[in-house]
Parts: sequence; structure tokens; C-alpha cells
Amino acid sequence: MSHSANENSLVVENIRKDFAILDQIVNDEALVYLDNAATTQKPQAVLDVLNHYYHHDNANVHRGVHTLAERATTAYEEAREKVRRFIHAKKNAEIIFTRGTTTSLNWIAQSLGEAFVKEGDEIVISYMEHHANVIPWQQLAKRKKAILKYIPLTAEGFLDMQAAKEIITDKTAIVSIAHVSNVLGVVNPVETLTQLAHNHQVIMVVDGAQAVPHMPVDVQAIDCDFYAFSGHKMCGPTGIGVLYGKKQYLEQMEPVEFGGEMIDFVHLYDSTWKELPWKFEAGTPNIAGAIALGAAIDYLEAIGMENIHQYEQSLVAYVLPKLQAIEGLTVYGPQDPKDHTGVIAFNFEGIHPHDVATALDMEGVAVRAGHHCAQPLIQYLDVQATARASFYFYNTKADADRLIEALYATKEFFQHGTI
Ligand code: 7TS
Repeated sequence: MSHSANENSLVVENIRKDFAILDQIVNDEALVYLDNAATTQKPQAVLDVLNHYYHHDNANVHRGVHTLAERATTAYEEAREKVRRFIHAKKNAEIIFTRGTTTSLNWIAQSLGEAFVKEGDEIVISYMEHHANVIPWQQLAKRKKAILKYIPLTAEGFLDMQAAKEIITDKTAIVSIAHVSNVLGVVNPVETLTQLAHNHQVIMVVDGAQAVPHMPVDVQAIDCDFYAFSGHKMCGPTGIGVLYGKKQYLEQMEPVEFGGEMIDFVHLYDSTWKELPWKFEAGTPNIAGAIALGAAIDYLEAIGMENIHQYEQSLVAYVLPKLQAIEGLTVYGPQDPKDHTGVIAFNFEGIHPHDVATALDMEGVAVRAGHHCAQPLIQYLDVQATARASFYFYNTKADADRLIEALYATKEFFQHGTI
């Protein structure tokens, strides 16, 4: 894949050849796919690995002694090693395959909550969290009679770190914060938050769904205790995700699901579990998904996560001022491109975001509109919903231009009834 990268940047024309899906006509226009925060497209290399697995190697893992079972098991465990390397975890035992970020966060809340949270403890999240990082904690708080607290945001949508210092105390049991917001596009200072949490012996959880696909992530440098992300937002298939946890915690936690694969011995009235990470992986896992996630990591690494990050930031630096220059359009989150990732939520004064998204779709431009599974944030921003364009490394400045042109056309249409 050396064609996809050069020394310090990325050659997007070559990369786009790996994503045939991008080359299609939608509503008589060439597709511009800007819904990458919801899910990303998959390169040919990932599709080939999926296809090859089902054509040649398909078997259940950890169960058989036959050749196919050995091949499937080896490939599955190699994928775990790729994930470990990719996020710089210390041990493979700390990498648990899940269905995605939502499952990872639910498992942490259930299992960690059971082991470490008691009545009156405080759980700290923020106003910018995705529902996957809100509801599992709400449910835990209800079950344990714990107290859920929210870190507020500054006017520009940064976490209010002064407030965070006051809210995270010795009464806190767990802090769980997004690494990157799926609406505001802001990168949260997760290292600083982790230090703050650890100063009070508090467990730190990071929701990395919008970070891992876009920038180098080092869980040991962050020093967080848990980190969750999804394969489908980083060129991998749906239905596979990762829960990273420090061994010292995972060892003390009970599995959330029980059944085959995760047991050591089953007696009539009691059972014992396999060692980490398998004790958390009950039942037949998403073998093909994990292997294809490994292929997605290979693909991203061949381009280089730093290159991907730099390239996406150059797209933001290009498009954000153009969006800000459109009269009547409000961009949410940080206004300086340096502080804003490629997730850009906005609203047009007087036009419902669903109408904006529908009008953009008529121009071939795919964006999302709604509450983006972040209703507490949407209420906090005091809006009903927003439109959201989200970029990935296969998007181009030409895509950004098409978005801007389509927005001007939308504005014209809603003002004068013509495009
Ligand atoms: N956390 C964040 C920050 C997210 O952006 C998402 C998905 C999730 C958790 C849940 O991930 P899942 O793979 O388990 O669904 N975010 C979005 C989005 O912004 N639009 O669609 C899905």
C-alpha cells in the first residue's frame, strides 16, 4: 500500500481508488460522503480479507484441532495483537473484542459498577457525551443509588476544566469522558482528566469512538483505565469493537455475559472462568469482524495515523472558514480550525436541519441531521437538532467545495424557492 502514502502526507487520489463505493452517482450527482462520524466506508483490502476468510478459513475459534479452526483462531488472535499495537496497550489480555463502543461502555458500567461502585458514590460524565456514554451510567446510578454528575462546557464547547477540578473529588468512583465529541468536534484533554481522576483514586474511562479512527492513540500515555471504540468508524466492519482495560481492573471484574468459550470448568452449581481476555468473550465471537478490523488497522497504519490526522486537519482548516462565512449559518463547537476535528455540526437560521440534510442529499452530499445520540448536549446548546458534516481521510477539498456550494444552493432554495 506504499502507493497510498508518501513521506509526510497522503495521496488522496490514490486512496480513493481503494473505496469503490465513493465512486457513484446519487440523485444525478457524484456522491460526496460526509457522514463518517456515523460510519466510515471500507477499503477493498478490508473487503478482500472478509471475503478470503469466508472463502478459505471459516471455522469456530478456540474449539477445534482441525486446520481451519487453527487458522481462524490464529487470525483472530493476530487481530487482537494488531489492536494492542495500534493503541499501544501493554498486553493482549487487555484487549477484549465486543460488538462496538456501545457494548464496551455497557460492559464497563455493569461490571465495573458491580465491583467498584457503592451507594452515594459519584459518577462523572460531561454534557457532550454520546448516549452510549450516558445511559449505562444512568442505569448504574439507579441500580446502586449512586449520583451522576456532569462536567459543564465553556461557551465554545470545550470541557470546563476548572469545573472538572471541583466536580472530581474523593467522592467520585468513575469518570467517563469522550476523547473526541461526535457533535462539537472538540478533542478533550483526556491525559489531564486521567491525572485529575487518579489524584483522587478514581477510575478513568475514555470513549474513543471518534478519536481512534482519526489520530494516533496511546492508552498507556493517556494512562486511562478503560478505553472503548468501534471498528466500523475506522474502515472496519460493523458488529466489532474493542474494550481496552487495565489488567489489574479486568482481573477483579466479573464477565457480563456467560456461556461457551469463556469458561474454564463448569460444575453443576458453579463454574470458573478462562483467563483474560477470553473470560469476557462468551459465545462465538465476531471472528470475521475481528480479522477484518485487523486488516483495517493494517490499512490505516500503511497510510499513517499522523498523516491521516494532519490531512484531516488541513481539510478542516479549508472548510471551516468557508462555513463560517455563510450568512445565517452557525457552526457549533470551537471556531478555530486548530481546535476542531473533522466533525462539524451546524445550523442554518430558519431552516430545519432535516430539510438541510434532505436538500444536500438532492445535491449528492450525504450529511446527518438530528440529535446525533447526544440529547443532553443538544439541550445544552439550546437547539432542536443540528446538521453535521463529518470528514475522513478519503474526502477532498473538492468534497468540501461541493458541500459549500450545496449549502449556498439550499439557502437560495429556502429563501427564493429555486435552485
Ligand atoms: N461514542 C461516541 C462518541 C460516538 O460517536 C458513537 C457513535 C458511539 C459512542 C457509539 O458507537 P457504536 O459504534 O456503538 O454505535 N456515534 C454515532 C454518530 O455520531 N452518528 O451515528 C453514530
